[in-house]
Amino acid sequence: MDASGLMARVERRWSTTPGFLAEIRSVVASLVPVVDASPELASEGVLERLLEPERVLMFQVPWRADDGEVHVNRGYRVQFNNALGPYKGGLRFHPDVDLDLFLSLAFEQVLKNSLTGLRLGGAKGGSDFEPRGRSDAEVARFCFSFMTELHHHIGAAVDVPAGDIGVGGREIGYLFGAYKRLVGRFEPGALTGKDPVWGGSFVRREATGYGLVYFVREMLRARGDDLAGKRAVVSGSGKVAIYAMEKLEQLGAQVAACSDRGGALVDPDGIDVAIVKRLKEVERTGLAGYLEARPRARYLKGANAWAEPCQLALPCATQDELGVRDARRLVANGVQLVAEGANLPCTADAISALTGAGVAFAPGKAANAGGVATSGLEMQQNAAQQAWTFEDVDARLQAIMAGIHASCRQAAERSGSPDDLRTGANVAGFERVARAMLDLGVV
Ligand code: NDP
Ligand code: 2IT
Repeated sequence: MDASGLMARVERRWSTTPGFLAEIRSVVASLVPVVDASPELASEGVLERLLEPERVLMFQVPWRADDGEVHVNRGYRVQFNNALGPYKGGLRFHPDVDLDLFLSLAFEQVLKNSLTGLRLGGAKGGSDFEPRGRSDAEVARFCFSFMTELHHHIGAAVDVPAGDIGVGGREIGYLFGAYKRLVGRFEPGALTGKDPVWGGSFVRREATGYGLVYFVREMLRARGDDLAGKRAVVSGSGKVAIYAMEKLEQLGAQVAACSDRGGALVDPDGIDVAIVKRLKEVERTGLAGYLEARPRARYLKGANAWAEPCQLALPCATQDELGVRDARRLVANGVQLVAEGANLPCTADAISALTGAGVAFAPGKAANAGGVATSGLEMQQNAAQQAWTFEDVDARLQAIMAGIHASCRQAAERSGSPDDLRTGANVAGFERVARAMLDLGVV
């Protein structure tokens, strides 16, 4: 089928999931020249097969709260493509999730995981459960119920979930405990993001944020520039944001602001990451508590972080968090580079406004791939029953991020626009998956 016939069919098939459809359109726009140039890709239906998720699971998750009330959440797992390896991708617990979002994120994950150069297929899942405000016992009961269904569909060679929004070390612990009980064996390769004490990898916790900054360093290096003295703004204050801020500071940049669901935090002396870590990782409270320790800082309720002047803007919270007005404001304030730590945080018109103004832009599937890449390293250690040092894993992460940057740039050059990392990431990610799909046949 030619590309226009295929798109007409895709438009009909996915008309009830507009977010996923928009995601497909934007990726296919990059891929049409590649597919047109290779008759084999068309005759083997590679693009058509790639755009169809291999399996979509939706299931009930009943659990009882501490007050005795019964709650019923919905669980999801989209196993999108496993041509390169076992399905792999995070679990998100957040009230706003739906099938449309999980389809988009799982498709994004296929290309991202391919870019890492490791043997990882793509998946995503989670639930509309909100862990905030729930006791540890409630989170544990929810995780057990969720895993009661999910364990049928995962495993070290099948599908390997990890964390994402609302799923951190605590949730991965409960999920792994439930899995171990339900299957009756200790199978560390079935989940990543585990604590290093019981089978996790050093650097996995830091990997997405650190990897993002390593990627930004490569982008700057390609322009003969570096991070020293740069003023950065990071949105969010979760796992990705915290370790992006930590690495920015280690490499000589200053972080002017970050944010959470309640508002933006601006510190004229630079954000003190240790305080954010304590508030978010230990006390699990909001950022407003930061002001007690740093009276010169301000917490702007209801605001996002993009009004703060900066040279580097790193959206690290959630999808669609940086719109066209934010983009114009960043441009007016002199932003030079925007790199996505979150998945799909910049809207399409925001990206056009940024790139149209000459701002360097890195898509999440490339810039935030350090998390899943280090999950891949965790799987390698589990398979070999080894535990590598922090320095060893960090060095591998740096090499992987430099490799992703190089392959995106090379693919962008082949596509005729060397600075267009969006096209480069789509093409480079697609090429590896397509090669594997051709080799494995129509199955
Ligand atoms: P966390 O749950 O640790 O942190 C999420 C942060 O985003 C929190 O600060 C949260 O605010 C904020 N947030 C959540 N929902 C909203 C919203 N609707 N509007 C504004 N802010 C919001 O998640 P992660 O740090 O793990 O993930 C952040 C992003 O990075 C996601 O897009 C995720 O898919 C992506 N990502 C994560 C990877 C990982 O390894 N964890 C890997 C690659 C990408 P609050 O503090 O108030 O809850
Ligand atoms: O979006 C992502 O890449 C993640 N949440 C990490 C996935 C993983 O399997 O480590």
